[in-house]
Amino acid sequence: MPKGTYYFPEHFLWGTATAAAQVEGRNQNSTWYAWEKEEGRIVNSDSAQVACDWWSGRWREDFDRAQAANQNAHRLSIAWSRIQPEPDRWDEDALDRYREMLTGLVSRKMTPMVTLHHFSEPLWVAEMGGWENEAIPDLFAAFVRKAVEALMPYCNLWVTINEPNVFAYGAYLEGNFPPGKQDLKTAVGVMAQMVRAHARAYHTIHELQPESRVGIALNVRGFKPATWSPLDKLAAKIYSNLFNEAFPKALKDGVYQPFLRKEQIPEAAGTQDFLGINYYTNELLRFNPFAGGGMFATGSFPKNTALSESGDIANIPMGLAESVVWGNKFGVPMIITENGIDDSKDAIRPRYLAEHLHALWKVMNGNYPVEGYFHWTLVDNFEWERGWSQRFGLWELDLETQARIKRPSAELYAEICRTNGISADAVEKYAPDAMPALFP
Ligand code: IFM
Repeated sequence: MPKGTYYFPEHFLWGTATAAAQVEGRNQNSTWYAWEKEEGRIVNSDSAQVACDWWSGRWREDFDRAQAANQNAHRLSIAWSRIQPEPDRWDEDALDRYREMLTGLVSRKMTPMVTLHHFSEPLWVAEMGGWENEAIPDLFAAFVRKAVEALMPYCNLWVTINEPNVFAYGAYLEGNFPPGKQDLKTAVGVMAQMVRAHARAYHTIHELQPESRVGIALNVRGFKPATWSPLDKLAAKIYSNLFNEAFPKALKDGVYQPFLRKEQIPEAAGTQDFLGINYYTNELLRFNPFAGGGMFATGSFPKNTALSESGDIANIPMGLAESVVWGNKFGVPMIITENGIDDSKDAIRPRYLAEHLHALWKVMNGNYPVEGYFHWTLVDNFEWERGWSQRFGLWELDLETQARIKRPSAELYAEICRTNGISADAVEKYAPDAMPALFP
């Protein structure tokens, strides 16, 4: 096959994604601040108290890195707990700090995408019952109004809620995110609250900024039956419905329908201008009534699939393409808002990156509308209950010194962003093990 380049469309967004609680550090008002102090909550008792030190200004050097690496966009989140540290107090200094970050992106010719809720809230919200409180859509909408009013001169691309499915699962079913509950019914109810909160936020943002584009970032995981068994097939169907389907469907038609429940949320109908897809891996499911935690299946990965360092992510590039085909049914353009792998040695990431982008390129040739790709993540960050044990960065972070060390994947991604495509030369140089699949 001749050596060539798989080109992406003009104006394609190329960036990385980050989240406030994972990179900023020094925030005593967030739910995760209290959570990490509780015994046994975080692997190795790791802490996010300094993280990547963005709150002291290191975002500047990281944005410089991203810019020098040819990225033309960046997705970050802002912390509700900083902007509204108490129910009746807005922190204008925090808003100024975010203004600076966004102008920092704009001046580096990088399009900002801002996430308004990424897994953490102010402590006072948690004390009032968090996402189980009926008032949460109103509380969230008030925060969104304040934040968007302040930041809309610099941004018109908004993600209301990051991974509502993962959040509801982690915080209310598995119990490894605050508030640590373990109840399926509550988790499903929290998702309904998040649909309402998203809808309120969507209408608020459009009222303030009619030209804005607003969506969610959904974690999309392709669930497949592990065997021919009808029970495995049923398990995969139910998981797909609960985890992938229920939320974006409610934003399309205003009907929230997780498995046997059906709720009308009419204000949510037609409230997504794009669908953000966070894709990491697919999974095989085997029916298991004793799985625990209110669930009824156990997961695994296909045999002979390369796994990430932790074993949590399998390299299944086709799954990204399948997510796009699946996502197209919601009738709005898509943006890959996250994709990446934990790999401190950068042993598999170059191949994972090249193969996933190739799968994306292929599916886009079938006219599936995808507008951008944000790699997770720029610099190693605090991975929630997994602390610093998982390293997703294009740059390694030395926690002791705050030094950033470039991984080869950062070079590969810089080449992809520079050429707006995947060239054989770049793959040969940085991900030779992807050559047979990409340039046979
Ligand atoms: O770090 C997380 C992020 O906050 C949400 N999506 C998955 C990432 C990797 O675990």
